[in-house]
Amino acid sequence: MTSQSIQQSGPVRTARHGDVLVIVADSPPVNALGAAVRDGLEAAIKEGVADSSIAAMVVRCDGRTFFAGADISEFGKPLRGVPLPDLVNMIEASPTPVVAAIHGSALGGGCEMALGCHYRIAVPSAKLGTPEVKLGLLPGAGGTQRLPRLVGTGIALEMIVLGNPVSAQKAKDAGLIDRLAGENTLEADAIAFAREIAGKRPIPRVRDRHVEADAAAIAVFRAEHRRKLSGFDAPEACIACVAAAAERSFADGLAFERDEFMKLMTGTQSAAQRHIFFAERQAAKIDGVDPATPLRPIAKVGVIGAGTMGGGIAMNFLSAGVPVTIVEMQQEALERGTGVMRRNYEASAAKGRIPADAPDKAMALLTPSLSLDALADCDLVIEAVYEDMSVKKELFGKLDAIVKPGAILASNTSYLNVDEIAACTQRPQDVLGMHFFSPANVMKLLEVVRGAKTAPDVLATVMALAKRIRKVAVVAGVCHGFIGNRMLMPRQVEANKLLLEGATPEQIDRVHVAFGMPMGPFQMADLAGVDIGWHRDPTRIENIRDALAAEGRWGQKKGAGFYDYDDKRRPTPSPRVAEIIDGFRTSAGTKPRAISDGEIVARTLYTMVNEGALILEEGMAQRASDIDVVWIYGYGWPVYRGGPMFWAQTEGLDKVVAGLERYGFPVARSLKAAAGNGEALK
Ligand code: 3H9
Repeated sequence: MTSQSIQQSGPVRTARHGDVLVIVADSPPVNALGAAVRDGLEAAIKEGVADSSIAAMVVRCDGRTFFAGADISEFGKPLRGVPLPDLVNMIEASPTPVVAAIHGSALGGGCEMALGCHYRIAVPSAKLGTPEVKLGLLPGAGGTQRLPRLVGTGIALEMIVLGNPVSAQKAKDAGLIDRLAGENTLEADAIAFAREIAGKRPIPRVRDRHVEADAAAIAVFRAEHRRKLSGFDAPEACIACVAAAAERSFADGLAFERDEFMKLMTGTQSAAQRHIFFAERQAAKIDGVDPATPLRPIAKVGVIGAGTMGGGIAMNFLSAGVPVTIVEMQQEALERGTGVMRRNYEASAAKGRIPADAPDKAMALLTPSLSLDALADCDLVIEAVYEDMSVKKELFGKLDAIVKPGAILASNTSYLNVDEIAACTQRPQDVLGMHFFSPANVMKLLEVVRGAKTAPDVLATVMALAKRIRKVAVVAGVCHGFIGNRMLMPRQVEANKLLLEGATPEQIDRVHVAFGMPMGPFQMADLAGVDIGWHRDPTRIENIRDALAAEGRWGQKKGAGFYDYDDKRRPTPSPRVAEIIDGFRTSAGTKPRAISDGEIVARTLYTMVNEGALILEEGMAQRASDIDVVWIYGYGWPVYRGGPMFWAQTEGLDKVVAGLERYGFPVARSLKAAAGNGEALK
């Protein structure tokens, strides 16, 4: 049956297909449920209810997805239009049945909208989820009360507390959707479904369902995910709401959900997590480069070095279906490296993280070689060899002569001057840094280092490529350590000084872990290797680290570093390390004093903020939020603190400045100015 009279109200239109009213939202890019969409939907539902010739309604979206949630950019602003929870309740109360027709992702408020509808149909590629917890929130439009009633406590916990979406098939199996549509026939299938159910009474409403209390499932879930969720406020609130769905009436449950939602919404954690949501997307934008810049095609990638770093880098591309040629100098190293890659893939497949055939598929795209000449036809070559300027310069000179014109040459250096490396080629415009973080196949961060001569299209190509390999990329300028490692330096220097003045490694690490970091500076040193960057002369002992390295206390791998380790790698404070530290104090004539946790915060964390401000002043980061993205995705800064620059804001910039001054640090001009004006660092 063809449609008649199309009505348009802002981003929502209605079209009649006989006795079925199809309501279509069109609000690019993701059909977020902003005020205009909500008002349009309310008007459309009213239109359908008021019309006695309409027997059923279908709600669907144009564009790439069903509603991807509430409009996050509206949060914290005065409410306009009909509130989302009221809209969902109104749809559910409709005396005319409503079918949600889902494609793309029904997320957050979008999923809650679908739960308010009486029936749900989705294309097989659709996903449904409630990811609010990742924004420090909970589903606040009835989702915590309806989802458990529909799918049971277990699946509801997984979806609401972990925030992971489910596939349409899993949703069907769980009873979250009623039917799968054809991939390309959603509207027609939804209309046919609507006609089928139009006369059925009573109309099924999720609010009328009952879910049994399941304290055991909740206890198991809590125990299983304790570590992952610790420090976050939202997961506990989510769990409490899911429990309330079984323990309270629907109306009471909704009121409880509302209270919990508002507490989270007005808290710092959600503000931080929402900041990171937008910061991550902002980071992809390159200052001064037209977003329409044509990109260079990258069909084949070369990686030099099959060590831990090179292998990890190569895996990113293989996993994304991009062929890689990997080059090593010795056959044995090449075989060892590719063997590790295969084993990593197989371990992931064994854990069910990737399909069983994925390891073979990925490895089939890999060409191992002992010759740089094999890189001639690559579109991008990434060097991941020993961190030594002369080695890199020589290599780039050679590569320049081998690799085809127009190909991009990248260095994975973590500190060295990319301009100096580029100057060894005839194509400095095609050279940049791609600084991956270890393990490179796991860590999400990629610092893309823009050299003085890097061409805009080269930068744009690599930033787009980063998205293809599922990295979060941030543009950095050429300076020692770029953004992340440069900010790590003051932290490290101060942590070492604090040891001499009276703190212990345990105290400093404890302060960092309590702050929410995955580990403190000395735990990190032990994990990475105390010998990293060591001059390897056991007779030259200039600092505590040299002393540890000289004694073979190289960290976890040796069972001893700043801590002693048992055979399960469990750390205990080391009497020997205490002795070494004491020795340094004595020879420096330092009398140890009690160091407060506050002093540790000021000297190891405020100093990072100060360095961040200098990085911004020098234009080495495009924006303060990029620095936050680096620390969240590269170093495990707790996302609920929003990254160092956001955190400094919540701490109070004047407090940060006062702390820095108290301990004698020269404060960055921009930081002082922002604190003085009550402004944010941008
Ligand atoms: C919620 O629903 C609360 C309710 O329970 C209760 C309310 C009372 N709002 O990610 P992309 C923008 S909380 C506003 O690059 P993709 C995004 O900033 C919400 N804007 O695309 C970007 O803008 P720009 C729960 C949003 O294809 C552009 O859209 N929902 C929203 O890679 C493209 O985004 C979520 O948490 C939004 N909700 O991925 C889902 N979503 O171009 C959040 C996106 O200016 N969204 N934008 O940089 C996503 O996970 C992904 O965007 C999605 C598409 C998977 C949908």
